[in-house]
Amino acid sequence: MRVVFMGPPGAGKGTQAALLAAELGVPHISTGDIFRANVAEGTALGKEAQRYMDAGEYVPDTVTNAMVRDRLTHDDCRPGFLLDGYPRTVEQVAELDAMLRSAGHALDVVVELTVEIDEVVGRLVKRAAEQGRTDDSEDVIRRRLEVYAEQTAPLLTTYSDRGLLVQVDGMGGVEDVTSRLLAVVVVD
Ligand code: B4P
Repeated sequence: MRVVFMGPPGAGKGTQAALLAAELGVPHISTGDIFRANVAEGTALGKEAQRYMDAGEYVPDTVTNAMVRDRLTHDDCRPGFLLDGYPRTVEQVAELDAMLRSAGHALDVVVELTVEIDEVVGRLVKRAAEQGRTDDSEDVIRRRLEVYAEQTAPLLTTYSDRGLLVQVDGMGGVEDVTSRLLAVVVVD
C-alpha cells in the first residue's frame, strides 16, 4: 500500500503515521524525521536543512526530492510506504509522480488530517515545552502555518481531483483519531 499523509504542522501526522505504518506493514518515511536525524548527526544535509527548519521554511525541493528519491529505492519500500510530510510543494508532487511512474506504481490514498488552528498551536506549544524543538517557538509556528497554507494546502485540491483524498478528523485523543484512520484506510 502506498499512502501519503498530509495536514498542518501539529495535526498529528507523525504520531498517527507511525501507528498506521506498523498496522499496514510498510515503512514510515517522515522527511522531517530524516532531516532531524541529519541535524543530530551534524551531516552536510543536516547543516543545510537546519537553517530552513529553524526559520519555519521548507527545505529546498532539490534537496528534499533527492533525499526521498534515494529512500524509496530501499528494499523495504517494495511492499509500499507511508510518506509523512512529503510531498509539500507543487514541485514535490511532480517529482513523486515521476518516481512512481518510473517504478510502475501509483498512490493508493492521500490522507488529510484536519485539525482546528487553535488546537495545532496548542499542541506545538506543548511540544516546545516538553521537547524543546527549535522550530516550535511561537513565531516559527506561525510561519510554518503560513507556509503550509500557501504551499501545501493547494495540493489537497490536486489529490482530491485525482480521487485519492480522504479527510480524517484529527481532533480528540490519539486513540480516537487512530480508530477513525483505520476505519477509512485499512478497511478500504
Ligand atoms: P515535520 O517533522 O513534518 O513537522 P510537523 O509538520 O510539525 O509534523 P509532526 O509530525 O512533527 O507533528 P505532529 O503533527 O505529528 O516537518 C518539520 C520541518 O521539516 C518542516 O517545517 C520543514 O522545514 C522540514 N520539512 C519536512 N518535510 C519537508 C518537505 N517535504 N519539504 C520541505 N521541507 C520539509 O504532532 C505535533 C504534536 O502534537 C506532537 O507533540 C504530538 O505528540 C501531539 N499530538 C499528536 N496527536 C495528538 C492528539 N490527538 N491530541 C493531542 N496532541 C497530539
